[in-house]
Amino acid sequence: MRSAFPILFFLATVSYQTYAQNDNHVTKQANPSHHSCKVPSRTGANNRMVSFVSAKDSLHKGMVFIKGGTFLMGSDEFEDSKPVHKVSVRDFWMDEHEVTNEQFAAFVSATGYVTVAERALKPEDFPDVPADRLVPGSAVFTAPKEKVSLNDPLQWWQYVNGASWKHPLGPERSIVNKANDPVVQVCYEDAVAYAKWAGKRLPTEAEWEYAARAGRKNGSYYWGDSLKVKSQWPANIFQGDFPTKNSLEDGYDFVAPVKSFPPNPYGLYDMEGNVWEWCSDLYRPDYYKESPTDNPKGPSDSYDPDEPGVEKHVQRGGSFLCSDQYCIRYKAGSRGKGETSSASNNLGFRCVRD
Ligand SMILES: [Ca+2]
Ligand SMILES: [Ca+2]
Repeated sequence: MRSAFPILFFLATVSYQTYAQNDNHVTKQANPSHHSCKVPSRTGANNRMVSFVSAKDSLHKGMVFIKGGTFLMGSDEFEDSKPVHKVSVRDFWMDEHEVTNEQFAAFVSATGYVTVAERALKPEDFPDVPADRLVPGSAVFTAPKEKVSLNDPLQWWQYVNGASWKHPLGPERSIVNKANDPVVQVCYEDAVAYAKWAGKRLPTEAEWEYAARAGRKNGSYYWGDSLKVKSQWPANIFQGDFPTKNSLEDGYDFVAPVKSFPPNPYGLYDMEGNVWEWCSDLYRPDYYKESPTDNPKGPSDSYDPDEPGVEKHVQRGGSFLCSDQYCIRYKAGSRGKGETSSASNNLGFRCVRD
């Protein structure tokens, strides 16, 4: 049985809309830290020197070696990222970039795998949804034509029939010539299936943050304390008036091909922005209060007070929809979350290997 919230999502938003930009602006609203980039369901730094090397063998091709160590995890800026606490992780290898359409296509070609967004919906899983609305699809960001309240994500998320990893924005848009774009519209189950096929696994939240910090002093952003670096946007996020007007200062309205922005000191690309990345940990807002110090792997159960009863996993790094105006969860140490069977066009993943 899927959660109740997806049912509301279906009832509210099933549509065949395609993306359209417009020139309307939204009213700025206070305190963006209260917003957490909600995508409707289904829908240390201890300055320890850490070395990394690029893989030379085929087994670790496209991955970088991350030497384990101890760091300060979390952020005082977000309630669910408190307290900042000391954590140690082991050595691991990490994909240097988000999994791409080309890589995911190889997996699908080899296995015949069908993603959750492409599967028929079972009436028993959605007993309150009319049969004519039980159509395969997924959540697509659609800029509203008018300024809207930032408190209602359904103003800019549409459940689009036919949206999938092959058609991230809907059936009329494909991934032809987008081999190096990060794959999106993949839910947790899909990401785990890919990782297993590739002989890898999803990173723990601690591994992900350790790799994103890359041995740097804890700052507001993974890259430092200033929003820009030498007047340049260092990641694919959102500039302009969210959600109606994207001013495209970083050059991208949706995903950017992987490696479009500079890597971090470990040689990892797009750890900030571009697409959210699934982690293996279940999500609880209070986990850091009791998280073990050594190699934490997440709580044994999931709980989100925003949607009690819905199983969620952690997502990290923010996406091209994050900004200082709305969702600031691309900032260092912040956390995201998503319902296990939900996907969207700003959500992907990368893998690790022991
Ligand atoms: Ca952008
Ligand atoms: Ca990312």
